[in-house]
Amino acid sequence: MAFQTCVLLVCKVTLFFLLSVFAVGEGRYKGFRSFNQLQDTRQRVVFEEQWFTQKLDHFSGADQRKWKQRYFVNEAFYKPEGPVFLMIGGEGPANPAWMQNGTWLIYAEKLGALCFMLEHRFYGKSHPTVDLSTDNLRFLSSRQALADLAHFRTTMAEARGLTNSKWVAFGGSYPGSLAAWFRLKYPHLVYASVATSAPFKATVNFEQYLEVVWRSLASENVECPLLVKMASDSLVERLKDPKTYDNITKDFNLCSKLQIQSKMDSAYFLEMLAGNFMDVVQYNEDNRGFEGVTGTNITIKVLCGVMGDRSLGEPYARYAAVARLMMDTFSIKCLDASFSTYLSEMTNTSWEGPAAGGGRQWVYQTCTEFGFYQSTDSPNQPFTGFPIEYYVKQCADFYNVSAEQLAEAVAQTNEYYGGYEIRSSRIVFPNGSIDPWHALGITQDIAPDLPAVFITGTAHCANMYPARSEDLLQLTLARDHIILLLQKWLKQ
Ligand SMILES: *[C@@H]1O[C@H](CO)[C@@H](O)[C@H](O)[C@H]1NC(C)=O
Ligand SMILES: *[C@@H]1O[C@H](CO)[C@@H](O)[C@H](O)[C@H]1NC(C)=O
Ligand SMILES: *[C@@H]1O[C@H](CO)[C@@H](O)[C@H](O)[C@H]1NC(C)=O
Ligand SMILES: *[C@@H]1O[C@H](CO)[C@@H](O)[C@H](O)[C@H]1NC(C)=O
Ligand SMILES: *[C@@H]1O[C@H](CO)[C@@H](O)[C@H](O)[C@H]1NC(C)=O
Ligand SMILES: CC(=O)N[C@H]1CO[C@H](CO)[C@@H](O)[C@@H]1O
Repeated sequence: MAFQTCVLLVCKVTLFFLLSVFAVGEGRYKGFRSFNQLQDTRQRVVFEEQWFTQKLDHFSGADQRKWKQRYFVNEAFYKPEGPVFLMIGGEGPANPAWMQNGTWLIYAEKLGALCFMLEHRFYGKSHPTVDLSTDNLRFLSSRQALADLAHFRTTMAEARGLTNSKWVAFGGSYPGSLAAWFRLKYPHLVYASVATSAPFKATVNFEQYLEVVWRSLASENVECPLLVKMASDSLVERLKDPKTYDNITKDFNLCSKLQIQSKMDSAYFLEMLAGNFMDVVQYNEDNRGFEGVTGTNITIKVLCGVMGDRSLGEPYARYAAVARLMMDTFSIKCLDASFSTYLSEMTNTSWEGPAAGGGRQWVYQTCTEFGFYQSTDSPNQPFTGFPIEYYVKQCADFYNVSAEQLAEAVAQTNEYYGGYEIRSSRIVFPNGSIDPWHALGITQDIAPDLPAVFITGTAHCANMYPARSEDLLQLTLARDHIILLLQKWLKQ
């Protein structure tokens, strides 16, 4: 799932880290200075990490095992009688950058709110178990995460005299879903929620994702997705002939000679290249820079510019140029296109392992709760070669979860949370028109106090990032609209 800040990309480790608003510094994005360093040198404000004791299993009174969960506090804006804001961590490390910048803090300043951010269990430094063995990952689920939030909310309110305060939950992408579900399942603890770019319908085969990618590329230039499709088809054709592998290895700057021994190998390679487009569409022109994420000047316009550049040769050659541009941008020396490497990374159960930054954990959640697989099964999208079977097999390869177990788990998730049928109140659902995740989001007002806020032309979680002068008017209006809603609700 491509959903790295603000969710949901899923699947490849590289792609994966794009998903969450909170996930930075992994995969392709190694090598930037961390936000903490910036804080230490430029400003004296450092938000110290703090630790909260949680139960390992909230659903067993007999199991008394405990662990420590990381959280952050910003009291700078708090005024007595003000509300309490809780930013929900997602499928990557909680980034303290959010304690310093972000639209929610503008709201906090206006409303006199106390701000907390709680890291999600099993991500970042919040380690409930000694390792990431499949047996231990049984304690990783959205339900356990919501129970963590509930216990944090209750205990923190008692400790700080905030029991009668109004608590507002925030989150983007998967944490956006959690923000809504927190209000839904614990209405006595959460007064209102802002659920940005949140998917609500668990779906094994999320084939609409790439359909939105097509439309988002076409909104830049109608030729663009057609050229991407020609290039992708041409690559798939070449993969049928091993004599082309030397050239492909060179064209895409692979770390070692391309080897295709199974459908998993070709699917992995094709998905990785398509991922360049998925990532850029999902995060188009956003303002993640403040989180320490680099390379955000690669936009849909830039990619479509390369795809339309005849001087580079046929569409296949332009596609290779896009891949090399992405590698240059993120300072990646060469592309490791080997599924067996990926498999060994994803099955490493150590907290020091190569996928412990979130990839192993998030894919586990997709296999046991959500699906969200961005397959090429729809005819109305540009790519070929990574069908749903490719993703389903990963659940078996990584965690011994069968196709039947996956289908059952996804159905149960929808049964438990209700999919789009959210019966609640005081939840706002902002969504961006070019964000592929909106396809599983709330796209229309459910009720007057369950409104959707639609932002034409923006990508995943755009409204959460700090404002910039070049922001689209509708993005600014959406931010204003959300605080007006909060003001109105908090007066009720
Ligand atoms: C982040 O917040 C600090 C102060 O809290 C401010 O000086 C800085 O300009 C902000 N950065 C962004 C990108 O908004
Ligand atoms: C490899 O690329 C070279 C140079 O572009 C070309 O002449 C050659 O025919 C290609 N080989 C194959 C097997 O496609
Ligand atoms: C993106 O920014 C970098 C560094 O500022 C610059 O070198 C590069 O040319 C830019 N790329 C594009 C496509 O604008
Ligand atoms: C898991 O990853 C760690 C850190 O990279 C490495 O030291 C260890 O050997 C790996 N374990 C296995 C079983 O590959
Ligand atoms: C995989 O799951 C099956 C059935 O769920 C079980 O019988 C089998 O022992 C498991 N294999 C491993 C390696 O855990
Ligand atoms: C892209 C998308 O799903 N947008 C929806 C977001 O919510 C508005 C309602 O405010 C819908 O009209 C959009 O279709």
